[in-house]
Amino acid sequence: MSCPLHPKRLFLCLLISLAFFVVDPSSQHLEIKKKQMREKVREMFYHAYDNYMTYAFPHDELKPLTKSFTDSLSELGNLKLEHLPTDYNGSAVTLVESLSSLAILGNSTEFEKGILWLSENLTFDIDARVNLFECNIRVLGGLISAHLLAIDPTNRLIQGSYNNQLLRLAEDLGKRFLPAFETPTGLPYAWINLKNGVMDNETTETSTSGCGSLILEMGSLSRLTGDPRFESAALRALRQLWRMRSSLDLLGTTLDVVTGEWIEYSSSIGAGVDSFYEYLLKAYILFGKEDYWRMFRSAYLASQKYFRHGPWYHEANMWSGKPTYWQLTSLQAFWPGLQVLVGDIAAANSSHREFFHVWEKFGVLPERYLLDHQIIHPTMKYYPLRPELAESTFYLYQATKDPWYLDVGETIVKSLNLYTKVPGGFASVRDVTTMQLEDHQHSFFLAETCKYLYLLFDDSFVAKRNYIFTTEGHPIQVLRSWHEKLPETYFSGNWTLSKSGAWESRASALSLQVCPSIALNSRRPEQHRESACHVPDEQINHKCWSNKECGVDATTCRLRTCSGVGYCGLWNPL
Ligand code: DMJ
Repeated sequence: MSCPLHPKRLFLCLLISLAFFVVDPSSQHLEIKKKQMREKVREMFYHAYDNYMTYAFPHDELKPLTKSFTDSLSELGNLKLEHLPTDYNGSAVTLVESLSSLAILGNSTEFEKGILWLSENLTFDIDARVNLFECNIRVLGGLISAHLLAIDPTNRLIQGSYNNQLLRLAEDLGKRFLPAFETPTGLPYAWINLKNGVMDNETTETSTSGCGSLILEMGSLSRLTGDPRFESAALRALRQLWRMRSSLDLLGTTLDVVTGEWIEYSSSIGAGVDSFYEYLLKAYILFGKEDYWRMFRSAYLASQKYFRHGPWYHEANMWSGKPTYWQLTSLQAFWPGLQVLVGDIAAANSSHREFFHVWEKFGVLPERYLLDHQIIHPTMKYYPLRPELAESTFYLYQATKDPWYLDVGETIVKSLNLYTKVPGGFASVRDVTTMQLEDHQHSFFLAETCKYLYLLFDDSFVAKRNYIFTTEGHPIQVLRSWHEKLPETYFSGNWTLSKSGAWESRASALSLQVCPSIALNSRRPEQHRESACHVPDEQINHKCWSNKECGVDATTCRLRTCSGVGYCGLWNPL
C-alpha cells in the first residue's frame, strides 16, 4: 500500500493499514480453513476409531469391509489364529495406538476409559510370536507415550487416580523383549514369543530398522523405571549395527543377528532402514548423547552422497556406493520430515514436492514406484493408509508456515475420504491403479495418519511442550532430566520445530552440533551455519589430481569431481 505524505491522508492510511493487520482477510480465511479441515480430520479419526471399537475391539485391528477383526500383533508373526490360545482376544493394539491421538484431540473421557480398560485387561503373558520392532513401536511406544501424557498435569487428561498402570504394562512388555537380545552380537532376533522367549529354530535374519530403531522406546522405559537393561540392550544393538557399516558409512538392509554378517547389501532411506536414521537423530534430541549425533551426522552425509539424485533417493550398494534400485518407496516420504528436524528445509521441500506429485498422479502413494521407468512396481501397487506424506507435510508447514502445505493436507484428506472411506472404517488400497480395496485398517492410521493431519491444521498440542514423535507417531516429551546437554535456560515451549524467520528455518543442526531445537531458537544469526551435506574440497584452491580430493557441493549435495585440467567442480551431469 502506498501512502503519500499528506498528514490527513497519512492518518487515514495508518488506520487502514492497522485494520489490515488486525483483520487480515487472508489470514482470517486461513484460520477458517484450518478449523474446517481440523474438524474433517477429527471426523475421520472417530469414524475409524468408533468402527474399531464397535466391530474389532479388543482384538488388534479392524477389518472395515467385513466389519470384523484381525489379531495383527500375532499375525505380524505369521501365526494363524488357530495357533493362538483359544481364549486369546487380541491385545487391543488399535486402542493402545489411539491413546496419544485421543489426548491430542482433547478427548480425556475416552483416553481415561482406554487406560482403565487396558490396566484391567491387557496381558502380555500370551503364547504368541510377535515381531519385536512392530511390537516395540506400536505397543511399547503407545503405552509409554500415553503414560507420559497421563502424568503430565498440564493436559488434565485424567480425572480419577492414575497409578502408573501403563508404565507397569510397558515394563512387563520390555522384560519380555530382553531375551531377544541374547545373541553373540547383541543384535536382537526379529521375532520373540511373548511367553516363551526366542523360539527354537527362530530365523536369525532381521532388518537394519528392525534392530536399530528401538532406542526411543526402550531408552524411555529405562529412564521411567530406573531399570537400565532396556536402554543398554537397545544401545548395544545400535552400536554393533554401526560397527558393521561400510567404509562409506552405509548400512545394508538385512543381516544375520548371530553371525553379524550382512545379507542384503543394497542400502536406502526406505523400507528396512528408514527408522534407523530417524532414531539416531531423535535419540540425540531426546537424550542429548554426543554418540547419537556423531553416528547420525556420518549416516546422513552418506545418504546425501550416495542415495540422493536431485530431489529423489535411489538405493545404493553399501560397499561400492553404486546405485542399485531406482525406486521410490512410499516409506521414504518420511524423509523430508526428518530433514526439517535437521534444518535442511530446502532439500526437504524439493523431495516432498516430488512425493506429492506422485500422490497426485495416482490419488494416493503407491508402495513402490520405479523412477527409471516412471511406472508403478508391478506387484507393489498398494497403499495401506500410510502416514509418511502427511507426516512430512506437517513438519514442513511447521517449519515454513507456507499455506501451500495446508493445500497438500487438504488433498490428502480428500483422497482418503474419496477412495478409502467405507461404512465400516477406512480400508487400505490393494491396487492404486484400480482403487480396489483391501479389508484392513492398520492401527497406524489412527496413531499416525490422522494424528499428523490433525496437527497440520491445529498445532496447539505441540505448542505446549517440546515433543519428539516416535516412528509410530507417539509423542515423547523432551525432558531436561533425561538429557545430557540441555542447558539450565531450557524452557518448555515448543521449539523442536523451526517456526518463523528466514534464517531460523535454514539453521542446520548438523552444523550447529546442538539439539536442533536449541539451535532454532538461539536467535544468534551471526552463528556460523553451513549446508548439511557440504564436504569441502581437500585443497583450499580447489585443485586436484583425482575425484577423491573433491568434496560435496553445499547447495545441490552432489559429488564434485576433478576436471581434466585439475579443478574440482560439478562436472558430472545430473
Ligand atoms: C509405521 O508403522 C511406522 O512409521 C514405521 O516406522 C514404518 N511405517 C509404518 C507406517 O507406514
